Amino acid sequence: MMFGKILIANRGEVALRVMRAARELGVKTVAVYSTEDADTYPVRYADEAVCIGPAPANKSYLVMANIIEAAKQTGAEAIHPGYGFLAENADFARACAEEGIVFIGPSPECIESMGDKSSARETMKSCGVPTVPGSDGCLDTVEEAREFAERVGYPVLIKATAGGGGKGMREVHDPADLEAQYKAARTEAGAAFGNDGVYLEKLVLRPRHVEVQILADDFGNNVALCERDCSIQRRHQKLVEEAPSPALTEEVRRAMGVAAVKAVRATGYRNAGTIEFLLDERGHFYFMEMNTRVQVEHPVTEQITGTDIIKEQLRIAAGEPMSCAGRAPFVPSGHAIEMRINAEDPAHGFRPCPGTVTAFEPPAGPGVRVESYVRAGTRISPYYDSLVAKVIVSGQDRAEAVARARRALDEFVVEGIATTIPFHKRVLENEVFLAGEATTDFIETQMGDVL
Ligand code: MV4
Repeated sequence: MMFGKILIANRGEVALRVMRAARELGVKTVAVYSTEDADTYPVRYADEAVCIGPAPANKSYLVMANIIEAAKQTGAEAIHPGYGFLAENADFARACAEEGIVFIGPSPECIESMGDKSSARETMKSCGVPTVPGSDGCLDTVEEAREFAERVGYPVLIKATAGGGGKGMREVHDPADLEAQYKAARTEAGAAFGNDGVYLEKLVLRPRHVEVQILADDFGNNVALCERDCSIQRRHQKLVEEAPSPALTEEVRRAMGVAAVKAVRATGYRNAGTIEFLLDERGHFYFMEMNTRVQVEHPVTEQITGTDIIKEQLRIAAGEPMSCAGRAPFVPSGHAIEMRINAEDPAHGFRPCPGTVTAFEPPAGPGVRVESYVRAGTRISPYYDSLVAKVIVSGQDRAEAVARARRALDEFVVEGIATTIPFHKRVLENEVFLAGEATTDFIETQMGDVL
């Protein structure tokens, strides 16, 4: 049943991560690469590699026809999209199916319905997953916006239905600003997404971002693999993620897991995905968005659940049952923290610093996992994201994970480029972080001097 050969429609650390999983399952791998990435480690690691175009992503990693052609040429039976690029593109999933290639992910219909944030919210509401009080679907008029805002109470947040990841959001604290913000949100959404639909929610103050990893197969197994806390973000870019969330009681963890499984059942979802929740200061949680892909931070979940999420994705896509269906639900084992090491200068507003890595000595030892495609001599390209490495530490409890994180970052040598390692060292000394109390305003309120 398992595939003989798959193609990985991505680059960098995630391409390598997927190929490692494939190799363990005895599956041959095909890398695709832009001319810019020709000399990178994942291209060498693959059993075969096909060049799909020049450096700009819209000429290579985003060109569906070239990727599908590469799969047909090499006889790859399935395509893993990784994250970013075409991972949540329903047209790509459809194009694969039309060519008889398995898309390693959910159905195009699921990708599409969760991509529309307002309809995703309505779907969740109707199946009993808690949502933030707000409008029923998209808003047609400013009068309608005003009615809902008054019903739920100010402050409110106007969100683009085609948005997600924070794009096209406007806060309204004063009723006098509602009309202007409503119009601005619509205009901004129309320009950014070609879809000016907006909806409205009550603004949750000082929330935490807590998300549940789910897996679903063709055999009726729907599991929630505990949660991740991703509250430490800057401009909607996550910097630190951990599992389990230090903010959840066992009772809330169970309730969140049950809600996530309900959401999976209601949508007929298959493969790996994430249900994102906002957690408020009282410990109430609300559906925010569903991600229909594997995420950058999936390793922290793997560390505390003893699973291999990428291998499960391959099994599920190949029509096999997942291998982790029998594990105890909602019970984390130990604690894991991921720090994203980016080629950015935190001392100068996290500005990207592409360039050649001259020395690269990653940390190792007990409880340390490094996910990276970088080797000494690797050029971090200005064309793609600036992720250099993910350092994932795990321990029996949060204190041990924190101690390992400090030790790992002290060992880590990266020369030739500026990185976010110094920023992470500071987070690991911050008392709000150490108390497990970081909310989504952590960077602004606690790390203000690095901004
Ligand atoms: C919210 C919110 C407060 N209240 N919705 C940000 C990205 C997109 N997924 C939705 N987001 C938010 N939605 C309500 N009703 C606050 C945010 C938000 C946020 C959420 C998670 C992590 C970081 C964030 C940073 C700013 C705003």
